[in-house]
Amino acid sequence: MADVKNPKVLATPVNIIVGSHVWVEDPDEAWIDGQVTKITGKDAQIQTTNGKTVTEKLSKIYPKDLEAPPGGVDDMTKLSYLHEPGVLQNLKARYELNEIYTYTGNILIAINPFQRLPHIYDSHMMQQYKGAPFGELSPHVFAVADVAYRAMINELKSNSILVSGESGAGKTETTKMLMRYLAFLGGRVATEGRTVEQQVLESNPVLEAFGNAKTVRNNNSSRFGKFVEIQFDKHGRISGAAIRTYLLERSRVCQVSDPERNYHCFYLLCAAPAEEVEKYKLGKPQSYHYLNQSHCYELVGVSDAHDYLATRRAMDIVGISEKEQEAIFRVVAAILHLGNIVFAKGKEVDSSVPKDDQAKFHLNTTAELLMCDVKALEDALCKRVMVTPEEVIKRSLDPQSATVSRDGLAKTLYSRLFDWLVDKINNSIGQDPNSNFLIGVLDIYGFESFKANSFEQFCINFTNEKLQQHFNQHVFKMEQEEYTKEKINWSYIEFVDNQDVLDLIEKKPGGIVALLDEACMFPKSTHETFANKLYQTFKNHKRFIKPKLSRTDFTIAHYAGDVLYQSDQFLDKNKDYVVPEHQDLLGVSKCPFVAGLFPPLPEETSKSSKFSSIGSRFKLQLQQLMETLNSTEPHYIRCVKPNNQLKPAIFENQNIMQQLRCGGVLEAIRISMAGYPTRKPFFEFINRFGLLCPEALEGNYDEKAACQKILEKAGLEGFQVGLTKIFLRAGQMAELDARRAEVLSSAAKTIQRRIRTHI
Ligand code: AD9
Ligand code: MG
Repeated sequence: MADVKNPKVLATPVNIIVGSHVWVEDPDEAWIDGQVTKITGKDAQIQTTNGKTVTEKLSKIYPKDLEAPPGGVDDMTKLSYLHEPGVLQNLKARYELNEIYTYTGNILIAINPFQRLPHIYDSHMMQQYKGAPFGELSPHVFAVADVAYRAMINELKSNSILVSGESGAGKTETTKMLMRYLAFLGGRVATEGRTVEQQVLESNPVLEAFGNAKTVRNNNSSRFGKFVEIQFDKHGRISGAAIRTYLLERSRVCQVSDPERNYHCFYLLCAAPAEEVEKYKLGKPQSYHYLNQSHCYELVGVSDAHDYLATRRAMDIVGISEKEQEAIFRVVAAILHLGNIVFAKGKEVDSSVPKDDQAKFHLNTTAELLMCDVKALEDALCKRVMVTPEEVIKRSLDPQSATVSRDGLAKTLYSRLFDWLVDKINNSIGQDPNSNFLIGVLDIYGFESFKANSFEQFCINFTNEKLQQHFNQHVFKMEQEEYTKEKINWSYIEFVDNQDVLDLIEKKPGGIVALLDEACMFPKSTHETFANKLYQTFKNHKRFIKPKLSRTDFTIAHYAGDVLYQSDQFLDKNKDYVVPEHQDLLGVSKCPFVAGLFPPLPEETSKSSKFSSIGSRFKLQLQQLMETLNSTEPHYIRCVKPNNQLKPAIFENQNIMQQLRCGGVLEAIRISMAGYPTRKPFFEFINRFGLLCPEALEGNYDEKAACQKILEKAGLEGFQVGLTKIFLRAGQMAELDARRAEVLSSAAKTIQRRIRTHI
C-alpha cells in the first residue's frame, strides 16, 4: 500500500543532517534559507542567509533543493521537493524573470505584474496557443481558455473558468484576456458590423464605467461579481452570451472614504464635452457631495474625458441607443444633483426644507433631469405617508431623516440603472436558444478580512465558502471517487471540508441568513437582539465564536481564517426596501426611461411583503450559480497580488503565502502529489510500455496481469492497478518513458548493426 497519508509532499523531512541546506520559517520573509549547524534531539540550529541563528524543531524545517533550476519550473508538480517554501521560491524565481504564470497541475497561478508585459497577449501569441497541447508552451491564460474550448468541442460539454483572488490580484484583467481569446477562437474572421463577440467584449468597458471604482486596494476595482456565459453553436462559433452580476456595492453611491472614488461614470460625465456638461448643469467633481467626501478625483494615467468617449462608443456597440445613452447620463447627473440637496429645519416641528438657494437649485435640476414634479420630489424626500386603519397621515421628516431618504433614493436609482444596463446588454447580445454548450467565466470577489467587516464582507466570504466547496469537491472528491470506482487501495487524504461553515450561514431554517431575515421582518429587532439570537443559537457551533468583549460582534471561522463581523448594519443592509413615496414619484416620470426603472409593483407584493431580503436573494443567486458550475467542467485560475503598493517587481513573501493558502493552492498540490497523478487505461499502457516486458504479452494474456508484470519488471513501487486503469505516482511516468526511450534506442542500434552486417 502506498504511503499516501504521509507523502513526500509537505511532509516532515527525515534526512536532515548537520550541513544540510534547509528552509526555516521567518517572521518577515515567511521562509528563509540557511544551513543546519547543530542538531540536538528534535531541534536543529540553523544559520540563515539573512544572518540570524535560529533554533527550530526538525519537524518544521524543510530541505532546500540545491539542484532546482534558477529560473524555476513551469509546473509546481515538477518540483523535486514540493513544500511551501519550495513553492514560494519557485514563484519568486519566475516572477523575477517576468514569468507571471505557473501551473499547479491544471490550476493556473497568475501573479499580477503591475506593468504591461510586451507581446504576451498579442495576436501572434494567440495564434501560438491555438490548439497547442496543454503544458507544451509556457503557462498562460490563453492555454487555459484553449483547453476549455477544445474540451467543449471534443466532449460536447460545457466548461467554466473560475478566476479568483483578492482585490487587485488581476481577476478582471485575466477575465478580459480569456474573453478576448475565446472571441478569437470562436469569432468570425473579418466580419463587418457588430458581431456577437464584439458585443461581448465591449460589454466590459460599459460595466466597468458603472460598476468599477478606485479603492485603496485597486484603482479599477470591480464592485460587483460577474459570471459571463459565452454560448457556442455546433461549429464552435460564438452564438450568444449572457451576463449575470452579483451584489453591486450600493453604499458607494453616497458614501466614499478618502482616498477612494465613487463609480467611474460620475467623473467621466463631469469630463464630458462642454455641451453635455452644460446640458446637465454640471460642474467640477469637487462641487458634489457624493464625490467630495474624498479628495481623490483623478487617477494617474487615466483620462476621464477620453474614457467618457470610449464608454459612449462601447455603449453604441453593445446596442444602447443614442436616446437611451442620453437618459442614462441624465440619471447619473441627477444623482449628483440629488446629493447636493441639503436640508435645514422647516417651520413645523421635526420637518425639513431645502437649506438655501443652492439646495433649491439642485432640487429643481434633479426634478428637471428625472422629469418629475419638483414639489412631488421635495415631498418624497421630506415626508412619509403613514397608513393607519383609521386614516392616511403625512408625516414630516427632520433634516437627518430627509438626508437618509435622499441617499436611499440615490442608491435605488443607481442600482436600478446598473441592473438596466446588464439587462440591456443581455437582450442586445441575445441568447442562442439552440446552443448546447457554453464556456462560463467567473470574475468574483475573493475572500475579505478587514479591520471592520460588515454585511458586504459576510456575503463575499459566503460566496468564497461556496466556491471553495466546489473546488474541494472537484479536486478532492473527484479524485477520491475515481480511486474508489477503480477499487484501488487508497487511504483518504484529509482535507478541511467546509460544509459546516456553509450550514452555519445558509441552513434553512436556522442559519445566519435565515435568522437575519427573521430579525428584519420583526419591527422591534435591533442589531443587539439579532446578535443575541446568534449567540444563543450557535453557542456550541465550532465555526461560530462570540468575542469576549463585545455584545454585538461575532466571528466566523472561515476556511481561509477567522473573520470578525460587526453586526450593527446587518439589518439595514439586508433590507432591499424601496420607499413607496420614491416608487410613486419616479414610476410616473415623464421620461419613459426613468419610469421604466420603477415598474409598478404587482398588487399583492406592494401590500404584503414590502420587505425583500438581499441576503436571501443573494443566497438564491449563488445556488443557481453553483448549479450552473456543477454542470460544467471547471478550470481554475488563482490570481495573486504580489504587494499592496500596486507596483511592479515587489514580491512580498508573507502576503503571497497567505493568498496561496486561502485559494486552496497548497491543498491542491498536496492532493495531486499525494495521490496518483498519472492514470492510464490498461490497453493504452500496454501499447506504450509493452516493449519493456514482451514476455508479459505472450499468448492469450490478461491485460491487468500484463500491466502488473510490466510495472514490476520496471522495478516501480507504490503504483496501483485498478479495474480498468493503472495509477502511477508522481514522476513514475517519466521514469517509464526514460526506460522506453532506452529500449527503443538500443533496438534501433541493433537494427542498424544488422543492416550494416548484411550490407
Ligand atoms: V477587484 O477584486 O475587482 O478590486 P481584480 O479584478 O482582481 O480586483 P484587476 O484585474 O482590476 O484586479 O487588476 C488590477 C490592476 O492590476 C489592473 O488595473 C492592472 O493595472 C494590473 N494588472 C492586472 N493583471 C495584469 C496583467 N496581466 N498585466 C498587466 C495587470 N497589468
Ligand atoms: Mg475586478
